[in-house]
Amino acid sequence: MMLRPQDTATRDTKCLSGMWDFAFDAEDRGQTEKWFTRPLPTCTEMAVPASYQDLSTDPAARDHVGPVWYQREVRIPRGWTDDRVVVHFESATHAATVWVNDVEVVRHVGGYLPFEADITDHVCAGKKCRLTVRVDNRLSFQTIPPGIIVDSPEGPKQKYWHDFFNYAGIHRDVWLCRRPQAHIEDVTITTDIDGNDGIVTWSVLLHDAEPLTTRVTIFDTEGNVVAGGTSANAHARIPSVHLWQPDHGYLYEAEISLVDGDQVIDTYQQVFGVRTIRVDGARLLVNGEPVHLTGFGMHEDHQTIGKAHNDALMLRDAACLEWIGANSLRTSHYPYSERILDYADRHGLLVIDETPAVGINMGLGGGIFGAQGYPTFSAETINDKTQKVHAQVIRDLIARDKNHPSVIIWSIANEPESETEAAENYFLPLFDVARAADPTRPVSFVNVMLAPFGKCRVSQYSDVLLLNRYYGWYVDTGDLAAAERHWREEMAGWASENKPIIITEYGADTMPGLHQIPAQPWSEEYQVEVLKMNERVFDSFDAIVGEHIWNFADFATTSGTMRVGGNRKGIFTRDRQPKSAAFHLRKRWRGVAQ
Ligand code: BDP
Repeated sequence: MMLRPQDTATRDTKCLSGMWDFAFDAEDRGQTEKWFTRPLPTCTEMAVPASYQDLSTDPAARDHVGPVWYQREVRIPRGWTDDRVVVHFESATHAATVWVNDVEVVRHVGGYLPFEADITDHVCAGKKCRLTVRVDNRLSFQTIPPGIIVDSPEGPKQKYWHDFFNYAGIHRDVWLCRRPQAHIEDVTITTDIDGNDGIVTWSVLLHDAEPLTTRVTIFDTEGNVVAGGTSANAHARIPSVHLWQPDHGYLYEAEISLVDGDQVIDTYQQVFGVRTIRVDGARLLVNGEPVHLTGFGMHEDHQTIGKAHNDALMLRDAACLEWIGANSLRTSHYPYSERILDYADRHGLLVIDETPAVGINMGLGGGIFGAQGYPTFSAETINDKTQKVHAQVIRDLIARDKNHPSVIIWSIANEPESETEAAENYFLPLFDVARAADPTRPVSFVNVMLAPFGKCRVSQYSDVLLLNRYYGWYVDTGDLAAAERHWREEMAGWASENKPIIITEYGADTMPGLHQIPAQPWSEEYQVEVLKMNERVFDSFDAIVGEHIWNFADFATTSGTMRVGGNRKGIFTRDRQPKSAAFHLRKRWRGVAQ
């Protein structure tokens, strides 16, 4: 349980992003040599946040396998004397160990979710301390996502079964925070609608707060008090509620305070939206109204900074989404920066929120990504231990994102093996984990083409069917008539399930500037034709309630004969300029002629 860093009347933050000292540790010596006890040996400079791979011209940086070290001095503000001091990482990919001076304060595994440590006992207000972070990019069968290290005469090589480059480093902001000893530890807000009113239910978790009282006050956007209460677990009615709607992200703010009579001991602001999500037969309802999702599977991926979050680049992505008429996105294939969810909350974008469980399918990626010959589920590969890590990442994702109104579906994995008994045994308990953590949202996973209708053994547990299909690209390549026939045949099966279906991936690799009539694969014209073929299929099945193209933009991948400077299925180029298909989609989704 962890709240985001926030400045309030009782809390302060100091951002530690910027330039840090940095060292590669290809031989993994830093830990035994105790690099955290002194300035890093042979250090260079590194920007935080950033992936470290593309900042240098040295192939060793891009191909590095193993730990890297970050270090900087931090001055604890002079006034931070009586309270707790915490260091908070929004993410470090994929595993991190943190020291304050010579003391290890936290270890965390998992590259896309936050972690923190209370460092009060190791620092002094007004004085400097040395902050050292070891970040390891290695993936194994027991990490999410999985990977393997292959030894070779040139050194270790990292292989994995997912189709995006294994960027690593400190990808999001790092914070120094001050909060009171007695404090608010977590807040969960759920909402319902009763006629014209909203019902807000909150549950506040406290730390060391006996015998203090919890006070909750709810404000509308104009700052009027609309509801409240004086209990840590309660609900309240917002009369004539302003709903959070697709395209219109109306947000309320709950001010949660821990009080001792008139004295405020701790206070925290939690924004939320009042809305409901329900599945009704083959319809997906937001506030009781059916929705049709338009948009993309995305990536956190940019030139130079790799997988780092950057607010300016996020705004450009958002402008492209708005321009083209996307009302939704999937955080394929890992939890994104919370700033993106904040944006979605404010603007009424609908989000399918995905765990980093991608590439749990050794039959699929093996051929493309060069790591063949493993069974997916076995004692030596994806096993009970992996499943425990996977369960934890589901809990951690939901713990982080549960209060975002934009999040409407949890996706617990992308394209795992799902046609075998082993897969069913692996996934069934994970659906339970997600539903126990959040009974209010549909839970699903993304089905792969290798487990078509009639073969998949996991989709039966999904509330909403999420399907990735590459008819016209990986199958029936260049033959769109056959592609359409095969797609319709399969879709007729799924549509009989009486569940809402979202096509979470379809598309075609496209080299911007390559033009051909008649259209052939890789040309801009062929990408448009593939979209049109898919749209004909979608428009003939009522159960299809969403269309997410793969991908929003071109992105970096591991090297391979099927990738030309990365994955080219973007509707936008990597620098966010439109390919021809973007104009086609703008017409379909917004009715705007070219
Ligand atoms: C699917 C994956 C996605 C890939 C895409 C592709 O879900 O990550 O990038 O196919 O091949 O298998 O382009």
